[in-house]
Amino acid sequence: MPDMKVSATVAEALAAGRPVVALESTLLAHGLPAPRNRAVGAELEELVREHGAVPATIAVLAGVPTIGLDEAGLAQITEDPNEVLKLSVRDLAPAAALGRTGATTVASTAWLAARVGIRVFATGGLGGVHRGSAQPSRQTSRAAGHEEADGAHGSDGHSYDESADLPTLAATRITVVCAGVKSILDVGATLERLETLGVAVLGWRTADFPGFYLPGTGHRLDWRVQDAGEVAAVMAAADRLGAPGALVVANPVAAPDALDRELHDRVLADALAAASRAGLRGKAVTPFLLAAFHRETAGASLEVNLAVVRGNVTVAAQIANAWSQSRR
Ligand code: PSU
Ligand code: MN
Repeated sequence: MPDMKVSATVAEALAAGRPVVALESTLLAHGLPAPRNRAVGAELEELVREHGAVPATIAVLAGVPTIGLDEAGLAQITEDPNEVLKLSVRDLAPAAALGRTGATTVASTAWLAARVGIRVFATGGLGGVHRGSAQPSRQTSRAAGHEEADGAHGSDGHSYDESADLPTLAATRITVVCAGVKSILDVGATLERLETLGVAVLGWRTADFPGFYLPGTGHRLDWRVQDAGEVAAVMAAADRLGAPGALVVANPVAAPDALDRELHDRVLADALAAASRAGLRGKAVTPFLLAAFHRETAGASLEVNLAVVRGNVTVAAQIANAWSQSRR
């Protein structure tokens, strides 16, 4: 195992059983525009502290998986997105061996956090199944006279684009607080995959699966929790049962902070069409769509994105507190 660096503050908190909340860095580096992203990174950490927990922002710095970035580390990750790789779980070993710097996604953040014993993690929205991942794309239809295959799709026309967040959560013991999955994805298909993968989804005071920029999606959840104590109880029960995977706590954005639904639907349709025209594939798709949203809503989606993450960080800190107390 290449060295991992756990900051002294995080290591002490973990050793003492005090509440710790992991934060991911891809949402800062590739989900939010610079230079705002750096201030947001600092603000989210402060929010965790205000709620009595210790923040652990995670990234890979010059090959070293780092749990608990200091100011210089945060600056490095947020300065220039072109200099910062987007690292999923499979990228951790090459990045470590080759000494590269990168931001960690939900998958790799959860995985690293779990390795050092952090039990609670806050993000914006999970990755999931991309729209059209299981449908032959229009562009590959030879019958329609197109000679070139669409670069974003396999030879059978399917993109098979499903975020590594999903299989990683299936095998990682952590509680992730999110506002559902990003609405740029196929939400129904993502929920089906979470079911297949054995990942429980708990609605935070709701039975309607949240829609990231929007409070709900109309997809019903089987489980609803009312407070952090209930989540801690589910975590304890999962441990006793030996459940291998993650718990997802789905926390909707407050209705007044949400994006206007019509604006959302219009921008989404345009952004998806632009991504398809650009022939984007793989890990470039999500940052492209988020950037298109921020641009086309004149920054409104950025404010919603921030409200979403702040809300999730607050709930995660409450859960980390309840978990820590239940262990005493
Ligand atoms: N949530 C946000 N903004 C983001 C992401 C999540 O509010 O930028 C990132 C997460 O790091 C997530 C990743 O793991 O998008 C998913 O990317 P992909 O679809 O390439 O797996
Ligand atoms: Mn992908």
